[in-house]
Amino acid sequence: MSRVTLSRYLIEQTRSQNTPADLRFLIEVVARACKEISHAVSKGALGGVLGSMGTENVQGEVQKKLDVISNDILLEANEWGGHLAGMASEEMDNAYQIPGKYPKGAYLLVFDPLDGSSNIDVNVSVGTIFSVLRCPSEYLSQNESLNEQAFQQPGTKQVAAGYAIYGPQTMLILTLGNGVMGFTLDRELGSFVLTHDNISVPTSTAEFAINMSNQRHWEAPVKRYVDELLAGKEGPLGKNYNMRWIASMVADVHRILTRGGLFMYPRDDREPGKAGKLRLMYEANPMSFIIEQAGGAATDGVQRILDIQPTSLHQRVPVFLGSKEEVERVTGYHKA
Ligand code: AHM
Ligand code: MG
Repeated sequence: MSRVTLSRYLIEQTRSQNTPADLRFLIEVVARACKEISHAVSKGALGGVLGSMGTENVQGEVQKKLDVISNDILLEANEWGGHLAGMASEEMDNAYQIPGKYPKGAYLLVFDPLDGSSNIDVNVSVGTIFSVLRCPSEYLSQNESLNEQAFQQPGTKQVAAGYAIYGPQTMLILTLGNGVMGFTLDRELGSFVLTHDNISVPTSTAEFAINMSNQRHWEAPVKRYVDELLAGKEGPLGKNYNMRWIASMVADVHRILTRGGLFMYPRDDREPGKAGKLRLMYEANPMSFIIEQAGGAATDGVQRILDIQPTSLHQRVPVFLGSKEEVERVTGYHKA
C-alpha cells in the first residue's frame, strides 16, 4: 500500500469533502513553514538559535530567539500566496496586514509560532499551533486594512486547526472538521506522511496534567477536584490517578490525543486581571477544535471553549480539555 502524504490526503479531502483548493494550499504552506521551524529547532546551539532576544511580546513575556525566528518563518511563507486576508500571532501586538504588493485571499491565519518556548533551551518538545478562520466579507476589499475585529470569531467558526510538534519525531496534527489526522515528517523524503488515522481520545482516563505549583492560587472547584484526584483509590473518585506536566501545551495535548488524559490551566489569583495563562485564539481554540474532533471535550470550567465570543485578540481563558468524563466532572464542580 503506497504511503499517503499530506498533499495526497488534502487532495482526497477536496474530492470527498469539497475542501477548497485555496484552503488546501494554505495548509501545505503552513506545513512547509513548520518543516523549516523544525529544522531551526533541531539545530539548537549549533545554529545559534537558543537563548533570549532581550525583548518582550505584547503579553509581557520574554521572547526567545526561536519565538521570533518561527514567527518570521510563518509570516514570510504565508504572506505572498494570495490565500490570506491577514494573520495574527501570539508574538505580535496587532494583526499582520498582507503587504499591498500581494493579492489577498479569503482566510485568516492565527498562530502561536513556538508554543512551550520555555522548554527550548532544555531540549524538551515544543510546537507550532495554528487556527484558520474565514475573513468576514467586509474586510475582503483590497484597500481595506484589517483590524482585530475580523479575527474575533468564536472557535466554532474555525475551518481548520492543527499543530506541529517538534519532539523525537516532528509530527503535524490536523483537523479540517472531519476527524483528526496525524502525519509524521519523513526527513529523507521531506514529506509529512499519514501515520495516525482518525485519532480518538479515550472517554475515561486516570492521568491529569496541571502545574501544581499554582495550587494555592486556584479557585475552590479546581482545588476540590485536584484534592479528589490526589486522594486516589481511598478518595471519592475511587481510583488512583497519575500526573504529568511538560509545560509545553502541544506536548501535553499530544499525549492526551495518544492515550487520553486531562489538561488543566485554570484561572488563578496571581494576576486577577488575567483569566488564566493560555490564549483563546492561539492556543485554546485550535486545541479545543482538535480535541472535540477526536471525541474529547474542552471547557473554560463553565462553557464550551469553542462557543466563547472573543472580545480581544490576545484574550486569555481557563482551559480544561481532554477525556470527556473528567472534563465533564471538573466542569460540573464549577457549576455546583
Ligand atoms: P508560551 O506560548 O509562551 O510558551 O506559553 C504557553 C505554555 C504552554 O505551552 C504550557 O502549557 C504553559 O505555558 C506552561 O505554563 P507554566 O510555565 O506556568 O507551567
Ligand atoms: Mg503558547
